[in-house]
Amino acid sequence: MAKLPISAEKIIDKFGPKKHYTPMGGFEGSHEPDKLVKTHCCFCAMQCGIQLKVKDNKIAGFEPWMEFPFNEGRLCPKGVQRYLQNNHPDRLLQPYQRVEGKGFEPITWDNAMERTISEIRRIQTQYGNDSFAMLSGVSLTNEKSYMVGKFARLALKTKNLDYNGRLCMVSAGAGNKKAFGLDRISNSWADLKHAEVIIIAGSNVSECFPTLTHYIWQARDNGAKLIVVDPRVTPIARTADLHLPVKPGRDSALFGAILKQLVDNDWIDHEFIEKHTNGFEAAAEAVKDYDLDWAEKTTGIEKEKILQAATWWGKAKTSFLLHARGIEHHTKGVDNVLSCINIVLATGRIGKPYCGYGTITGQGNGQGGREHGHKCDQLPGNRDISNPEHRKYIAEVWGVEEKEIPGMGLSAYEIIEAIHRGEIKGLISICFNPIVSLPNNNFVREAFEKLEYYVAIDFFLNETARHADVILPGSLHEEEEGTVTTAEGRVVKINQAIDPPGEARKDSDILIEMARRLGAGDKFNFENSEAVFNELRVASKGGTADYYGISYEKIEKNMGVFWPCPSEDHPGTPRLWEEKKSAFPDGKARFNPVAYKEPAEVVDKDFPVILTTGRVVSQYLSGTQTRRIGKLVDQYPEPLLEIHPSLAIQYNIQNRDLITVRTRRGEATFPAQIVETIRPDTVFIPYHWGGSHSANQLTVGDLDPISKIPEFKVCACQLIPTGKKAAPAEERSAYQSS
Ligand SMILES: Nc1nc2c(c(=O)[nH]1)N[C@H]1C(S)=C(S)[C@@H](COP(=O)(O)OP(=O)(O)OC[C@H]3O[C@@H](n4cnc5c(=O)[nH]c(N)nc54)[C@H](O)[C@@H]3O)O[C@H]1N2
Ligand SMILES: Nc1nc2c(c(=O)[nH]1)N[C@H]1C(S)=C(S)[C@@H](COP(=O)(O)OP(=O)(O)OC[C@H]3O[C@@H](n4cnc5c(=O)[nH]c(N)nc54)[C@H](O)[C@@H]3O)O[C@H]1N2
Ligand code: SF4
Ligand SMILES: [Mo]
Repeated sequence: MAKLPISAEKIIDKFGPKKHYTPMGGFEGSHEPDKLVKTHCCFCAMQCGIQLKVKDNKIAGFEPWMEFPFNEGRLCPKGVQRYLQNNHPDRLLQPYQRVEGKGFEPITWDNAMERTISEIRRIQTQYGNDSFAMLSGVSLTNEKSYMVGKFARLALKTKNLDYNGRLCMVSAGAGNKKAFGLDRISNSWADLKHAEVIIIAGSNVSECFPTLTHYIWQARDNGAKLIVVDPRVTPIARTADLHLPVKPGRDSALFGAILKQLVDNDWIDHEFIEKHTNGFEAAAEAVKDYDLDWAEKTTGIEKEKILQAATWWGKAKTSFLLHARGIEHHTKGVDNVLSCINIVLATGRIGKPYCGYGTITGQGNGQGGREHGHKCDQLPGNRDISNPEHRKYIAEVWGVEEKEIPGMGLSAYEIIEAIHRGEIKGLISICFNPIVSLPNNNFVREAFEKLEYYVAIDFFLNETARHADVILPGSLHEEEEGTVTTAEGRVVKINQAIDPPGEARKDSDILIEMARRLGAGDKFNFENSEAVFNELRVASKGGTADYYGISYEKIEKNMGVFWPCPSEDHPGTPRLWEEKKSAFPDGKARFNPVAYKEPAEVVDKDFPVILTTGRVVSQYLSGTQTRRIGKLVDQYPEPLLEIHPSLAIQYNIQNRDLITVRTRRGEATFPAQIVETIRPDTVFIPYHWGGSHSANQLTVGDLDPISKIPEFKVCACQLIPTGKKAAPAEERSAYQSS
């Protein structure tokens, strides 16, 4: 059924001009809050501690939470504005349905649920259970993530459930599972402070994890050498001892060449390799031809710099290697991760004080959310949905027959492709904005237009929800109790500060009600979030991500508990691999041979410039939340095209000239920002905007074959100056979507 153009303005316009929101009417001045609630920032995986000020069941501001050990009161520009969401005029306060030709109109909860359930039934009867898919997100707490996994499998009875971490940490997760059999950073941040050498590969730490910068600076104050691998001279790279300006998509060549230097110069820990690892010879063999000349040619980094990095890393006694999406958002993201792990294992610096390795997880609950079973291939405790033993255990916990748990389903982007092919007809999304965040999003939008029924659960109307038949107003972080697991593996408590406003409901209550109406209510008899957590503990018991020994009380008492924590008397595990070096039965970590491969799309004479994408400090993900907060919009109101002066001269480009960027998928126009902090062969666009401002109109949909992550970080583009200048940023509308 073709759909008419969708008008979301009905919802937004009732609040007057589309203006972003700054003040907190009525709360400023001398009003004393009714209470202060200790909880965490809702944005990135640092999950900084914060105290929310509550007045009349509304969030009125915040106070620092000085005692929380990770951030000790420090917050970043997003953290100090996050309190402005609960009372925001754009909050969805009641369910809506889309009426053909009319846009959205309010609908009762009962009707919204009825319509949803009858459409699920109709579609599943007509096309089979798997034709109704679900997409979830890891801004959700552990409890909600767990519940979504159980809901999709037992209430919706579909195998096609996946989550937005598929765009985020899955390359790291797959690499870590191959090398260590477990998916968590090896040490807590505390171990960064005394590392002698720190490598940061593909992370703009200062803009994306601002409060972590403090730990890196402390290490530098203690004499650490900092090496940053990034095609851009990011703020953290500006303070580095060595910056390696890698050509996008070439990290496995760089780390392969470093491994070869370690081997050739005998900067390796033979005893560690012998006793604690497998597969070293094959990994060394794979890089035997990666000499410095080849590496310089392939990576675009001067060979002296590569040798310097290898020498510092090779000779250090303690070290920490961190990476993030810069090396992971690739069709060979898993290879890149493994090439990093190989240099860590070769030098044996893991499982000891100040010796660590890991990915810097991105989303608020990116760590916990990848453990509790809302991935297409996973059951709780980071169990494998295809493993008969694992299935049996979870079936027992859930009180069902093993065969009632569906098998492995499609990953996030594959679900969109299946919708496009007409194989999937219905969708529920919670906490995901795929039309902005998935690559090649004109294709994604076409898919959404083909759905017979789509229901979105969110607290704001995001770009994807504009295509929904029904929108259900869900809850913010501070509107429901739960736990999240921070990037360092610390399980912390999210405390409920206020009730959802208007008719908005807690996300969990929405899922429970839907499950009940789908006839699976008996599996969702949870009195509160703690009851969900207690079931999650049991479900995770014996899995690699074991939470069994963690309780709400223990978290509160210790300001967080690090998993694995297998028993009630266990203190938790801030540092992994002190004895065993992996979760495999032999306790040994595994090298994996990595042969360098090119990105899916390389530059040629038609598309001669490399395009890479990422983030800026004041915007968050698809921007649904931060593009609505005035001060954050003022800091970075619109996406800019970062371009080096020497490339700009070739095209006669000046600052704020409007440049059309064209790729094989589409084109979009951005104001130029000429900066010396980027490679001359590469341009960068932040991706936090939708519609005609969306960088994802340009990116490629090719996936890593193992992790199924898209290649957001490299494709080939043309630059076409339009001959026009952009209007001054402040004159443009704030909540820019189209
Ligand atoms: N302000 C802000 N903070 C955030 C977020 C946000 O949206 N905004 N999102 C959170 C989430 S979910 C995530 S995943 C993290 C992401 O955190 P990061 O991974 O640190 O951020 P990105 O900007 O995606 O990419 C990091 C860097 O990779 C570089 N890069 C591009 N291509 C390559 C390459 O081929 N090799 C290497 N070595 N580097 C490359 C880019 O220049 C960029 O500086 O941030 C979290 N924190
Ligand atoms: N080109 C390009 N694209 C990228 C990236 C890139 O670097 N470049 N990065 C990728 C990465 S790493 C990520 S993580 C993805 C993120 O992409 P998405 O996950 O699509 O982005 P979000 O903005 O987090 O969308 C989440 C939606 O969930 C809602 N939400 C947040 N918290 C809750 C909650 O507790 N309950 C409910 N019901 N809703 C909630 C928000 O309002 C928002 O509408 O984008 C990816 N896309
Ligand atoms: S660093 Fe992350 S968790 Fe901390 S305040 Fe900023 S966005 Fe929030
Ligand atoms: Mo992410």
